[in-house]
Amino acid sequence: KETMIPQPKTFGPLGNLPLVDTKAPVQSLMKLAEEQGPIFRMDLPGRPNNLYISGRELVEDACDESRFEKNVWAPLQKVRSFSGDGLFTSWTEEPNWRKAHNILMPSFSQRAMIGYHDMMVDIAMQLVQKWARLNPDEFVDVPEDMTRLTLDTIGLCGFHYRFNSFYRESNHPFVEAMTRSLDESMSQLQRLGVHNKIMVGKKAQMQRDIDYMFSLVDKIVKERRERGDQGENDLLNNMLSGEDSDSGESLSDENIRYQIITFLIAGHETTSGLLSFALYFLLHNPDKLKKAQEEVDRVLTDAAPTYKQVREMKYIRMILNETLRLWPTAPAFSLRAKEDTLLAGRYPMAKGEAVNVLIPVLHRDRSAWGDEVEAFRPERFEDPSQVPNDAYKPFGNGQRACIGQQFAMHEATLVLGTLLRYFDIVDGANYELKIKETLTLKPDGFTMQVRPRANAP
Ligand code: MNH
Repeated sequence: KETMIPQPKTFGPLGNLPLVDTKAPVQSLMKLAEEQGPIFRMDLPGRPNNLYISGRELVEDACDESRFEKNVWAPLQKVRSFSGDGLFTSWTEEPNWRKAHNILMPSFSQRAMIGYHDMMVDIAMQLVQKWARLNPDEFVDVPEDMTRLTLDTIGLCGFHYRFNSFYRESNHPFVEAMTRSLDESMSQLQRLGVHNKIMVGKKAQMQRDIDYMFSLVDKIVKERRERGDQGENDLLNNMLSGEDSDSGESLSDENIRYQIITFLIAGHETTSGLLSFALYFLLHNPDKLKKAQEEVDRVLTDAAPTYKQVREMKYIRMILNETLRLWPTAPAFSLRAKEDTLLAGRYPMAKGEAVNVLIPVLHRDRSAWGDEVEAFRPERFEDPSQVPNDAYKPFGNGQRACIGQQFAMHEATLVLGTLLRYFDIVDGANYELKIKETLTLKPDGFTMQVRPRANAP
């Protein structure tokens, strides 16, 4: 038996478009999900029949990889103009997806983090030193400093390039180009077809930005090829020398370019948002902050954390998991039916039809998380066997899940632990949470103060 799928009110040829705040589409969709329930339909100009799902049962069924696969949906198709068939924006059946997946998996394993650890510490200590030199009345712009940190970390671990963001007042030109291109890609989605065609200036700017990104990355690859491997343990060396275990082939220079741009996009906005939201939640949950400081005081006994100490900071990791529950910084992904099928046994889906998963709503499903879903409780993640994994998808699903999960979690645990070891944090601006949306989520304009701790190492 078929079941009706609800749809909010429409506005003639605009369909449901007026219900979506162009600056905050995810937050609009979260509200709509609350009103419409765990599955609803949206008609947008040029993009009819968008299905959004956010209930545990529906998402669990759509995550069945025998019947559904990753859908490179509209936002990702836009990003493809600069990330091509890189891991994040390729279809699973494109040959370069599996090839790159096979070649890069070992570079992102938990063990591989041992090799990146010292580079992550290098950048984390730059942030500690910056904050240690602030005067007591000065404020830290949290998302800005976290973005400097995560960009510099992926630059160094990825290909030994130093963006040196802590030595710049404004963004590195690469970040400007990347942010502008991402913004423009997302804006194109919101504009009507005709409107897009007349945005000649925006188009030309985007082309210049893409040319600049390609030229910087191509130069890095060319230089590395020319001077050869000097024992750098980074993603670039692994891509240049790695062979696909299935085909014996290695990656082309063009595909390596797309992967590097992918890591820069996927690898820095998300982790920086995670660290920013975590600090926000700690400011608002003093009892959790106290527990976190007790842990870092016990574990971090030296000036810089060791690999093993990062693994020992269990409570910090729980804080990050709980932060990703409430604000998963990559807030949605999309799946499509591989064959005609029934979703959750009752919604007919034709082959190729897609459902978009609203992760922040899934993470607030009361049947999985209990009634107090808004409460920040890292303890939910204390016992891994008690975590409702089918209602927790901050890193996506199955073989197309985030390849950088261990990287992000090692970096974020290291950084958050180290910051709490060195500083007390103070909500001097009485910051009220406001979320900025790009491809990812971040606390907008979040500032706070820091005080060096007397017992720091
Ligand atoms: Mn990441 C895929 C979230 C950090 C590189 N990432 C995904 C997906 C989610 C995601 C969700 C699945 C998208 C989809 O199904 O369309 N990623 C995150 C979050 C963080 C994160 C929440 C940090 C917190 N990601 C990172 C880091 C890197 C990275 C760090 C790289 C250094 N992510 C990727 C790549 C993919 C991906 C590459 C695509 C993997 C694939 O499909 O093979």
